[in-house]
Amino acid sequence: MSAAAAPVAIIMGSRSDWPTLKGAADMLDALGVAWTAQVVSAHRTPLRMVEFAQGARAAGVKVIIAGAGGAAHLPGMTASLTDLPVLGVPVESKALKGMDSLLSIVQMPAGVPVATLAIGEAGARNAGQLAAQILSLSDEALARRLAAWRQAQTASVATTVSDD
Ligand code: RP5
Repeated sequence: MSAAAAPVAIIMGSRSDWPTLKGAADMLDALGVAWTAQVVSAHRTPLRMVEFAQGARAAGVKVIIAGAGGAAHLPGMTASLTDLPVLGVPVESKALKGMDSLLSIVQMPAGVPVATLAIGEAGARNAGQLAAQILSLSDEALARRLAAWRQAQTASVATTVSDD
């Protein structure tokens, strides 16, 4: 295993998911956490999904962020193939606005968990933040960066509502 292996792997069902999943990458960048991103489709490239999920731990991955839309089987199938934590991001779909994605990801059977986030960019950003929080359990410098990020967020919330 390479010492430089990225601890967070972002996978998605299609390149069309990247504008959403980029939110996770942006959050990880802000917190100084290395990541990789690739297209791994449960339906179109099932063998790539199996190879990725079964090799992730040996490749140095510690947390997987999996985003998909519609019949979003990627997070659950990935979770069935690894015991690394899988954070599922429902991508907003055209036909059903992501409700299909959400329901496809969230209702996992007991014994095969997927930590499911909100639909869309907020979910992706929170997946990045949550991945960093998981990694911070064994990384004190990252825990300090997370605390500083939260403090800055709190300080940025204005009390007033006027434009001037
Ligand atoms: C899913 O189908 C993907 O995760 C994506 O959200 C959706 C549409 O994919 P494309 O037709 O844009 O490739 O598998």
